[in-house]
Amino acid sequence: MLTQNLGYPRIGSHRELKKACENYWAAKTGHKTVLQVGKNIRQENWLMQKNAGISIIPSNDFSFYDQVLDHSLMFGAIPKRYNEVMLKKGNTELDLYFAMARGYQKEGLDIIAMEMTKWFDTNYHYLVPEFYKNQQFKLFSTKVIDEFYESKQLGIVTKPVLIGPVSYLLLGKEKEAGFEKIDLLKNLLPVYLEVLTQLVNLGVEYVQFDEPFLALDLTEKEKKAFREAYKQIKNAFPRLKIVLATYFDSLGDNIALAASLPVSVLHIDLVRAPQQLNDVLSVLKSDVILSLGLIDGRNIWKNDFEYSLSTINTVVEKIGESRVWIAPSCSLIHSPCDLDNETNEEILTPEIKQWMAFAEQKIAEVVTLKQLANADRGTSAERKLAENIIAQQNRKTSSLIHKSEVKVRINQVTSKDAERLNSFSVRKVKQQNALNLPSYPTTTIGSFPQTAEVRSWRAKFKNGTFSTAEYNKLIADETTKAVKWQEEIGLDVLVHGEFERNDMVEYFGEQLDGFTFSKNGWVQSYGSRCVKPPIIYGDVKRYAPMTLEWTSYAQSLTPKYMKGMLTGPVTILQWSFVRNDQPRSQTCTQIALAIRDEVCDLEKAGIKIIQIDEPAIREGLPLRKAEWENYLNWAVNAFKLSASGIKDETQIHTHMCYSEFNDIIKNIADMDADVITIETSRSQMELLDVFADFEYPNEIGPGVYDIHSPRVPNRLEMIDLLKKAKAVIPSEQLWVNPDCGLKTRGWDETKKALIEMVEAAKIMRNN
Ligand code: THG
Ligand code: ZN
Repeated sequence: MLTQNLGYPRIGSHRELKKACENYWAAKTGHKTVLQVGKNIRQENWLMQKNAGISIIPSNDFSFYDQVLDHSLMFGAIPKRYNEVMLKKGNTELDLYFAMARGYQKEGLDIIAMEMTKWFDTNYHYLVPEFYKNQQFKLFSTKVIDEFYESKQLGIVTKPVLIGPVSYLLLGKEKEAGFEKIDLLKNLLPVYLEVLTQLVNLGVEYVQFDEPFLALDLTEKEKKAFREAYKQIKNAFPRLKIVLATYFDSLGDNIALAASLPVSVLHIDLVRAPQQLNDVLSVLKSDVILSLGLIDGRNIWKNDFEYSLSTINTVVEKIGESRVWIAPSCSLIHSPCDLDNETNEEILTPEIKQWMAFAEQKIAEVVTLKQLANADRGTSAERKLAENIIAQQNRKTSSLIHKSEVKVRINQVTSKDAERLNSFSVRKVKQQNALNLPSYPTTTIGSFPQTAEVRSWRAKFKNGTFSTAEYNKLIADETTKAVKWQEEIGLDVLVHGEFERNDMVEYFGEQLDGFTFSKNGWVQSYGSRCVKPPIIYGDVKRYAPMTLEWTSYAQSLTPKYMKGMLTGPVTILQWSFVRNDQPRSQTCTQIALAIRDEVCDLEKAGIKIIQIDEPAIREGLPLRKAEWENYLNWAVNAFKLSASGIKDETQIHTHMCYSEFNDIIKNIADMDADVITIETSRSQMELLDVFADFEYPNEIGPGVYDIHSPRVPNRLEMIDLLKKAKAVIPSEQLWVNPDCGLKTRGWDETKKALIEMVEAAKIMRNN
């Protein structure tokens, strides 16, 4: 029995890589420094895993920005627009790479970045490969080979990790018509073979191919591509041991396909999909090793050793100890680095901490499970098992987790609670009478620039430099300025700016019972950007109103409507580490009730428009279509439960971004928000067509400009977009707003852009 790891976090346990990259981008350091920081992190990770006793340690799991982009660079899949970057004096391959990731705006060039999208159902974002008809590939970046060599120099023969050829192609986007990306396989495979040749020459033993698409619905053509790709690899390298890694869901219909591929090791995710084990065992070829993904790579809970051991024992009985490997369920890049860095007991209490494991602890768990599966366990492993049993027992019975009042309330919820009093057609009239807004009403999505200054106030407040009174005064002044300025430029529905908030999920989590936090539990979201997901450990309940004070304060400053700003239950769930002792739907309902109470309190305080953001509702979709309906039912219901405790006159807005909505438009309509504002800037028409074809009945604010770039749009561009919108959606249904929150923007461009936007709306009204 061996142990393996599929990938380790590369940001560094104190976000060293983030800081190194950002300094490099700001030209504060040279490329030698950033390269050295990367090298140090790789070494540290390899040595840690070696010392922990992991048999098969990954390489090429490191990345300066994103592993999919690494592959595009490896295969020379570099869009033509970046050619000029390499022609500029002094630029290296790293500069080209960062240009693809972030765009390149200097030396007279203005080249946009590659598109970014969500990595399956995670909060990680990858850079989408761009494919053209008959595209040719060639070995360009030798990173995977260099890193294998680097590990070998350290005395560790690592297992290079590659995204498999089929998944790499399926992750990409066809940038012109007339071909299917999967057709590029024949052009791409020779480069894989060339990489493997070099790795074999350097003495590689195992290579991991990640093929997460094996856990998704596949077409016949895609299945054929899998067979073709792995046949060719096997023919070229009959003795190379291929580890085929699948994760995030079960192999489902693709079990027979996966089991038929000529590989040495098949890895399956037994955390997300334990039910697939017997089916996989029944078709596994007798010379294939099964890697059991038992340690949850997507969450922070300690493994239940007794449960895992019973699985291991079952499998060993069936196929023999020599054909079993123990592993995390997926790459650990979705876990924070090291629980040992959580030393502040006021933030994370010892009781809850003893239930948890971050990446480094998960590595130790993998090794301990192997020791425990051994007949001759050793006393140290026995002791760890005993400790684990106590921790599990303690968690099951802890008084921190279960709150009878939450359970009683959940049981009293009826389907009526998730419906507004009247249908939208009735509410619309009442809202028009109550609110009396002009046509093409203008608003923003909620946040205003979170400047370095505002963030420094929060840091000083948290470390005690500022008293509560001092901090509140600064936030109040900033809010006042923002409100006054919005009034001045003539926006119709104002926001308070959210200067008091850190992250849109963390801010609410901090005010809810059942949530806890880490100080250093960072997880990469994209590039150098990280998030620190809250940890939901118990029944969720609101202690007290969460947003009422700042919203009422802001409303008191103006006769205009102040929009109450809340994060929706599905997004809070999706961007947190969620308890695994009850269904996600149950936890989501608990959060929904807390948000519902907040909505009711805002209404009582005289707030007439309340926005409940749900940017993550799409990303929570299960990977397989067959499971969509169940998820969408409870997710949409949770949103409606949060939004329905109010009278018809109160207007509910929601906001969505980061994804395409074509395939869930019906469910979006079912959410029955009075107004939805939505990110559209990249393909305005496409999105509007979806809403128009569906005859979406409620009001819509299609974003009229892209907030992801500092570029200031002019009123003519926005008028143009609004005219296009008006052509397909009745103008009575249209709102005018940017396509997302403005927290990552500076004030200068924000002000200029919003003034233009208000003027565009005025011109539309007079047409
Ligand atoms: N919050 C959470 N998840 C998210 C987003 C969010 N997932 C999707 C999307 N938004 C990801 N986008 C970002 C954008 C910015 C940052 C992180 C994710 C970011 N992070 C800071 C950093 O890395 O420097 C750290 C934040 C902090 O200091 O609190 O800027 O909005 N949960
Ligand atoms: Zn948004």
